[in-house]
This record gives sequence, structure tokens and C-alpha cells, in this order.
Amino acid sequence: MGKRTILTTSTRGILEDSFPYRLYQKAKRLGTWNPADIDFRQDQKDWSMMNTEQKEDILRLISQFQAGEEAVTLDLLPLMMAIAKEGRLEEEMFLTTFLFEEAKHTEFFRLVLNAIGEKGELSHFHTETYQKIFYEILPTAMERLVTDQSPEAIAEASVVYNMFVEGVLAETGYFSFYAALETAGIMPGLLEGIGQLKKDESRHIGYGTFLLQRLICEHPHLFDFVAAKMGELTPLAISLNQEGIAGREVSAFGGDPDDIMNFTLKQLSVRMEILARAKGKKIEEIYRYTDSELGVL
Ligand code: MN3
Ligand code: FE
Repeated sequence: MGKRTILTTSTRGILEDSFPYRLYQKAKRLGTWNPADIDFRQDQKDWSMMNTEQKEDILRLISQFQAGEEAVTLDLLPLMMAIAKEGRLEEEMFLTTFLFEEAKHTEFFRLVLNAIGEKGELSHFHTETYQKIFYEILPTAMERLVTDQSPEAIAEASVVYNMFVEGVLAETGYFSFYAALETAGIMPGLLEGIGQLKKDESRHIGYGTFLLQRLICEHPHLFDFVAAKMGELTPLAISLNQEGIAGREVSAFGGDPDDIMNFTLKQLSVRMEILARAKGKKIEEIYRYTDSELGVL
């Protein structure tokens, strides 16, 4: 352990204008919604009116989200440790809100399941690809940081967690919920929570984008590493969608499954496009990013 450097009583102080600190301020304002305050009474009624295929589609989404939120809650800590070890105070202050929010997301989906009376085993919705991502790739990338805090290890963790799981898979999931439920005008409590989650998630993805751009700026060779990692993960996003669609031409709510697949493909390319902006930037420019430049709602 090196000698401690205290920042807040030094002339540096806190970098109040920096992107991660502004994100922390925003999280304190917006990340305070309480899942337990959401009213699911209409959702209960809507659920009882849905047919078996519709229930199956929504339950698959909910159970994949439920397990995904649990996984990201449990797996985030090593990243916080790695950032704290580097003395990156503003980033760690933001990360305290990040973990709190993931805990609330885990709580939220359990409340939905309780409200619709689904208390049974749901792991049969965790398809082969789902298990590969959430039971293997994510925990392995995050746990690696316990013993290896190299820039490559942090970049790998952030690609898997922030860019892929949050920026591609979760975003596709929100899109699927809206496509099914908003059009049908049902499950208002579930949709209210999804709206909140989406805002929280935009800060998490925004932080991951900042982190990866900072790493690419500090170690330019990491851009190719990050791009290759995203390339490796891409087929998994596609097969996860295919497993959900299960060869159908129309979803249980009448939507076109191709819309979901196209959304996933767009997310994959958007994430890399934004990361490519780090190339040739000075580190000060990365700290000065505005919320909207990194897609924060
Ligand atoms: Mn979440
Ligand atoms: Fe998140």
C-alpha cells in the first residue's frame, strides 16, 4: 500500500465540473425513486386478462431482467474496488449510487413478480446463451478485477458490464417491454418502473462510456482490444434474441420480432461509434463531456 494522498483538503479539492462528479449529482437527484412506492394493482388485473403466450413472453423478459439485476448487483463490487484503489474519488462517489440503484432494480422486479403472483422457479427462462453471459462471462470478467486491476482488465469488465449487458441487452429489454405493453396499454406499474430503470441505466452506461474513453485515451491500444471484445460478444446478443423469438413471425402482442433484432444491432454499432470518439481526444476533453454527449437522460 502506497502513502495515502488526501484530495479533498488539497488544492485539487473535488473535481466538481468533471463528468463523473456531475453524474453523481444527477444520481442524487434522480436516483431516489422507491420501487416500493409503485402501485401494481392495475398490473395484477391486466396480468389475469393476458393469454398464455403473452404471459410467457412477459415472464421471460421479467425473469431474465430479475436474474440480470441480481447478477449486476452482486458483480459490481470488484470494479468499485479497482477504481477506489486508484484514488479516483469522483468516480467512486458516483459508483456508490450505481450499486444502490442496481439493488433497487433487483427489488423492483421481485415486487413485480410478487404482484402478479409468480413465486415459482423461473430459471427455465435462462436459455443457454443467457447462462453463458450471466452465469459465466459477466462474473468472470468482474471477478478478475479482484486480483488484476490492469487497464486491460478494467476495460474488459466495463465492456462486458456497461457496454454489452447494460448498453445492449438491457436497452433491448426496455425496448421489448415498451413494444409489448405500451402499445397494448397494460401493466402501468411495470412500465413506470421500466421508465425509472432506463434513466438510472443511462447514467451507468454513461459512466462506462466515460471510463472506457478515459482508458482508451490513456492507453490508445485499448481501442482495438475493446472493439475485438464487442465483436466476440455480438453473436451472443443475436442468439439471445433468437432464443426469445423462437422462430415466430409475430410476437404474442402482435409486434414484429425483427424490430427487436434491429434494435439490438443498432445498439451494438452505436456503442462502438461513441467509444471511437475517444481517439485523438485529450484527457481534459473526456472529463468535460456533457450528459447528453454520453447519452445520459
Ligand atoms: Mn440495473
Ligand atoms: Fe445498471
